[in-house]
Amino acid sequence: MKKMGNQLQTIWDAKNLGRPLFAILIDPGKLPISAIRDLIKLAEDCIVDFIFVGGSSCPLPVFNEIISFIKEVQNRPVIIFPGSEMQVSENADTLLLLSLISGRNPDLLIGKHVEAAKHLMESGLEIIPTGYILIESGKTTTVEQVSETKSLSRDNPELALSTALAGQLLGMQLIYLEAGSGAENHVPLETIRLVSSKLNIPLIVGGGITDADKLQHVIDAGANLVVIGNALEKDPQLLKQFSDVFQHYHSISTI
Ligand code: 1GP
Repeated sequence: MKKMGNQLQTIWDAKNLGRPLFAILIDPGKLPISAIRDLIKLAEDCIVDFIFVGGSSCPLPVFNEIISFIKEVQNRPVIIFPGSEMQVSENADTLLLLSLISGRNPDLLIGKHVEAAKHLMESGLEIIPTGYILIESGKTTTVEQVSETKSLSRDNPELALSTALAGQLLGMQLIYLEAGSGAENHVPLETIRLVSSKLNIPLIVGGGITDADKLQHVIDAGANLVVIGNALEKDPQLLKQFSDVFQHYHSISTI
């Protein structure tokens, strides 16, 4: 299956042009193939820069099959956003190698990476080291439970900034501020503003973005790439409204 270019470069180019990017997140453990097909069909006429795939656990053959299906039926880059070290498919283009730097679980800082390293090297995937930072969202999220870590307080943007900068200094290529899938509240705008103003590398924001107004606020605060999953699982028709938010930036710059 043909691999698509250098997605890290695409993200940098967009950042340099001031054009925010949009990724829809498909969780193969939650969405049946028919719903995935429908969402991809809707995406044909919408601005969607990346298809992220990953999340809750699903058997590897199903994961592989879904990635292959998505690659076959559309042309956007497919980026694995792994829910576990098992979610590696050579059929995708790129994989975000997440290190949970808001937590202190050694497995999620380095242990799982050691287990997966040889396989990743042989996969032919573009691997992007990504500092993953969980921010408290109002209630305990699945990612907190699964990772057995506590998220950073919503009231401490400075700690989020220090964590993001530490990730950058350690050589990570992206920082992902995460409220958690289906979070009650997205990452506070003040935190996004502070982190984006001091960070040199591109900033991804996801979790709890459920309508176009919230999306616009997150972009205005400085997110370079926004990821939305849960809201689209509940109402795929929202995709058009999200896409309209990005349309404005599309018309002022072309990559
Ligand atoms: C989850 O950040 C992503 O890991 C997207 O979150 O599903 O809440 O949109 P939602």
